[in-house]
Amino acid sequence: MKLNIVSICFFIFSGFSDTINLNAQKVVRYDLYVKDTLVNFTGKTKRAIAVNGQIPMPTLTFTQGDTAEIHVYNELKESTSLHWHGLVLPNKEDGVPYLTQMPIEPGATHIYRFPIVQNGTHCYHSHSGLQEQIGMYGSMILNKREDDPTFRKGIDDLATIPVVISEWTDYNPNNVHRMLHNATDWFAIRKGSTQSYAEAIKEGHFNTKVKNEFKRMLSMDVSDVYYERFFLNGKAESQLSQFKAGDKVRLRISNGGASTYF
Ligand SMILES: [Cu+2]
Repeated sequence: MKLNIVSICFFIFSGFSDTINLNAQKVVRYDLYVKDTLVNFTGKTKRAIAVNGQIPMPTLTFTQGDTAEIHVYNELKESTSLHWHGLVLPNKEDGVPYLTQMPIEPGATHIYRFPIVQNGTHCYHSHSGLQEQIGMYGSMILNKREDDPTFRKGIDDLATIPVVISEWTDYNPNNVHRMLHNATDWFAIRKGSTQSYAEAIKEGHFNTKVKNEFKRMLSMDVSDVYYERFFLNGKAESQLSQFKAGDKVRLRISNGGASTYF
């Protein structure tokens, strides 16, 4: 007798939770092909990584309550991974090689699957080596549900333009990394932000300059790396010719730069 009651209860409970799942979960699938490419932003041809043939990676759009299903096809000669910046998700979907998953090896496919439990503007990027610096960054737009009590008519339903800001250096990013560890002055020289004794004396800061020299302190610039180019959605300039003067649009901005504060 006892056993029967338990099994009836279980049956009712599982039936109930199935109903909830059917209503709440729409699976939104993206297929991402990660591939080596060549770019020429400055007159020199350089290696980069394109996803579905583009830099930045495609914008991924979901609505809160959806289930994201992202198929990653690694067509590189090295391993890769994708990290969903600022997303609340099961730890195993977080995309950090050797910490929450094994690397996606060359030729392999990996499926990320997680519920979208928040809304907002986010970005996603490779979490392998320095692949983010050469193209593996993109925008994620998580829309609010229309039945959300905080849904703002006239704002949350506006035409949305993802704006990904990023930077480009012609240096191999591994070389940039090495130069930073060697405390190079070269980037400061390129940016015109090196310290000079003449300027320090003129400003009455000779003592500070000597002290900083003694401490081997480098130029005090907010960002350490000189970049040849800065981009909006992968281009030096963007025109939104689909809009007329007076139209209202919503810009969803994410910083896809590897080291620049925009
Ligand atoms: Cu991140």
